[in-house]
Amino acid sequence: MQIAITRGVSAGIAACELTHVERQAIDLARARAQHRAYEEALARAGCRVESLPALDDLPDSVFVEDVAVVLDEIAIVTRPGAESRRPETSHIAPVLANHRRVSFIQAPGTLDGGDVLRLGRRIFVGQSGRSNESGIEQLRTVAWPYGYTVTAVPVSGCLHLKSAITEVAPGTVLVNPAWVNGTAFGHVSVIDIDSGEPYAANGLLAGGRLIYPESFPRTRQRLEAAGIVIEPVDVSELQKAEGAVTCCSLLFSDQSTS
Ligand code: CIR
Repeated sequence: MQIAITRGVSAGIAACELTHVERQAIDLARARAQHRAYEEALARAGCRVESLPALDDLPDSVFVEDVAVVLDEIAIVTRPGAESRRPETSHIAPVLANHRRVSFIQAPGTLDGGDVLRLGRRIFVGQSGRSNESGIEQLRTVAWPYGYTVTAVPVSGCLHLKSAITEVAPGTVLVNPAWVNGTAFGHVSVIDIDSGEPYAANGLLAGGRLIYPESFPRTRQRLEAAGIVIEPVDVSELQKAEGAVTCCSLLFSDQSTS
C-alpha cells in the first residue's frame, strides 16, 4: 500500500512564487476542484490519501512534494530554496513523524523535493535555483548509510529537476532534453516529450499507472505508444502556479504493513 500525503489549495495561492511562468489569475474554486479530482485519481491508483488542511497564509503549501523527501527508511524535511516556503516545513514534520524517523536539512543548505528524483537506490538532485550544494551534500550524508547514491545533475530553463524528467514506468523516464541531459541517468529507457509541450515531462507514477496532465496530448500519445496507462487529470489552475502533478503529493510506501 502506498500513502499519498496531500494538502488543500491555499486561499492565498494567488501570491505563489513564480520563476518561469507569467502571473495569471487563478480561480481558487476551480483549483480546489482540480485538486480534489487529483486526490481521487491517487485513490483510484490504490493510494491511501492523507489529505491535510489548506494553510491559507502559505500560498504554495499545496505543493507538498517540495518540503520533504521520503525514503523507505527515513524522511528528510527539506529547507526550501524560496524563503516564503520555509514555514511549510514545520507543518509537515509532525505528519511525517507518524510514518518515519525524520531528519532535517539545515542552513545554509537548501533543497526542494521537486529537485529530487529517485530511481531505485539512485537519487538524482537538480542543481536548480532552489537546491544548493550544501543541501545536496546533506541529503547524501543522510541517504548513503541506507545504500543510496546521490548524484547532482545540472538543470536549466525550468524550476526543478522533475519539471524536466520523471519516471513514467519502472526503468523508463520522460525527459525534456532542452532542460536536462537524459544521458545523465544511467541505464534507463528515455522517452522525449513532444517539443511543442515543454512542461510535459512531469508525470506521477502511482499504482502501475501514470497520473498525467490533460494538457499534453502529443506527449501522451508517445507515452501510450510505449504501453503506459494514463490516468488523465486537469491541473490547469495549478499549472498557473508553476505546479504540476508530482508536486501535489508525497508518495511513499506504508512501512507499517510491509
Ligand atoms: C514554487 O515556485 O515553489 C511554486 N509556485 C511551485 C512549486 C512546484 N513544485 C514542484 O513542481 N515540485
